[in-house]
Formats: sequence, structure tokens, C-alpha cells
Amino acid sequence: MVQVIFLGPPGSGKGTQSARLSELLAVPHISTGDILRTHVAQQTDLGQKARRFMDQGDLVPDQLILNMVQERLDQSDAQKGWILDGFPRNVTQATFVESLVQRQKAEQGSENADANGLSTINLEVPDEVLIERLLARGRADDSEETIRHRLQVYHEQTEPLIQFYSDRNQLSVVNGNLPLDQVTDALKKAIVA
Ligand code: B4P
Repeated sequence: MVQVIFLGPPGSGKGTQSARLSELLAVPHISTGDILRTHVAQQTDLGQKARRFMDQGDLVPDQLILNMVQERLDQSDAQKGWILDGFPRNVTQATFVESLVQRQKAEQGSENADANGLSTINLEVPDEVLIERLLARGRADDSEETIRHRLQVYHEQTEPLIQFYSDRNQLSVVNGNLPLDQVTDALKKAIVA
């Protein structure tokens, strides 16, 4: 089973590379940002609650995110593996995924559990390159002020996950500041299939 978690700051290429790898590895690309944007566009209850956090570049509260992710991971296509893009983004979310992966391993039994490959990848890109990329993309939350706030939130809340996964010997670091194909090649080598 292929399970990939993408860490990395906003604009590091998580979404771009997840879409490519999803095709190559034939597992679903699960982006919490994309799911949230669909909820906002459809004006669901969750979308209405999440919108102001997203517009300001803050993380959407965990109590809204965890249920949403659990529902998505319960769907049948996610039973054969997944690529998580933009989740986890803080230690509470990482602890949630960890217990979910352990439960899946236990359900599969010890024989198959050995084949269970979780890869956590940190895409590294300097802040000034991220700002340039996101300004060029120009999504609703890509104004310079919001980008700078998202980077601050990333450094404060998401960056500690680098230590979380390196303590567990589950972290690979990939240079995301290279042309797209070179990043994809490096990711293919880093992923435990
Ligand atoms: P996300 O949708 O996850 O947005 P992101 O981190 O900005 O995007 P990403 O990193 O995927 O962008 P990509 O590199 O593909 O989150 C948006 C908001 O949703 C958050 O601020 C938060 O409010 C909320 N949210 C989401 N998940 C949450 C969670 N788990 N908990 C709480 N809140 C959550 O693309 C960036 C640009 O770079 C593109 O234009 C791309 O073409 C370009 N690019 C990519 N790779 C490149 C390369 N190698 N060279 C040149 N350009 C490249």
C-alpha cells in the first residue's frame, strides 16, 4: 500500500506534485485545501465556517478538518493507499494520521503490515521563491499580505512536523526549488512503494 504525506510550505509544489504522483502510483490525491475550496464554492455549512480562516491565511480549526479528512479516507478508493496534500498541518493532525495508519496496519494483520509503506516528504523551497510563485498563481488567498501570513503560520504550526517525522525516521527531504520534472524524479526515488 502506498501512503504519502506531503509536508512543505504553501507554494512548495505539494498540489502540483501530488497530482502527478497520483497518476503514476494510481492512488487518490487528497488535498484538504481542494476539499475546503469545494465546500466554500458550494456554500456548505463547513464551507461557510472555513472561509474566513482561509481568506485570512489561517489554519481552519481542527474540529472542522478532522471529520472532513476521516470521511474522505473512509471512501473505498482510499483503502488501497493515498497521497495526502496539505494534511497534516499541525501536531494534532499528525497524531490523528498516525493513529489512523496504525489502525489500518492492525486491521490488515502483521503479514501485510510489513508491505505498508508510509513516506513523509518535506518539499524544501526558500520563502522568497514561494512568494514569487504564489503571487504568479494569483488564487483568491494569494495576495502578498495573506501569503506572508500563511508562511508565518507554516513556520509556527507546520514546521514542527519536520521534527515529529524525523524523530520517527519517516522523513525524506526533497529540493522543491528545481524544474517540475526533476522534482518528480526525486520524489519517485524517495517514495517507499
Ligand atoms: P492549500 O490548498 O494546501 O494551499 P497551498 O499550501 O498554498 O498550496 P500548494 O503548496 O499545494 O501549492 P502548489 O505548490 O501546488 O491550502 C490553502 C488554505 O486551506 C490554507 O491556507 C488553510 O486556510 C486551509 N487548509 C488546507 N489544509 C488545511 C489543514 N489541514 N488544516 C487547516 N487548514 C487547512 O502550487 C503553487 C504554485 O507554484 C503553482 O502555481 C505551481 O504551478 C507553482 N510551482 C509548483 N512547483 C513548481 C516548481 N518546481 N517550479 C516552479 N513553479 C512551481
